[in-house]
Amino acid sequence: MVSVRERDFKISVSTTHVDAGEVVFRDRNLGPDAHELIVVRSDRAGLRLRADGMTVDEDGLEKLIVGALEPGSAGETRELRVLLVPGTYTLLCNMYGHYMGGMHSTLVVA
Ligand SMILES: [Cu+2]
Repeated sequence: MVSVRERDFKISVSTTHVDAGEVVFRDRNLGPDAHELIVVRSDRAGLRLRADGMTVDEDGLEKLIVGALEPGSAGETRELRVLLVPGTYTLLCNMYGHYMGGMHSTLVVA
């Protein structure tokens, strides 16, 4: 279980290293905006920005995105259960401007 806290504009995680296998992210949105949570394997391909310069280009990342939560309101707590193989992952919110605002965090799975 990894506790994730999202707020404008930061993602904090309770740990940055977990064992491979089933991982549950317990994601709490402290707001005030809605936030999504995307978990993407980021050691296979770098995260490129779209032409807008503000959001991560998710095209071509489909196979590397291991799980996602749609935008959730402030105050919501949700769980995302994923199976992770060893590697480096990025947790991010890709709502307009949020990634560039600082909403990303690294997780190492070994
Ligand atoms: Cu966000």
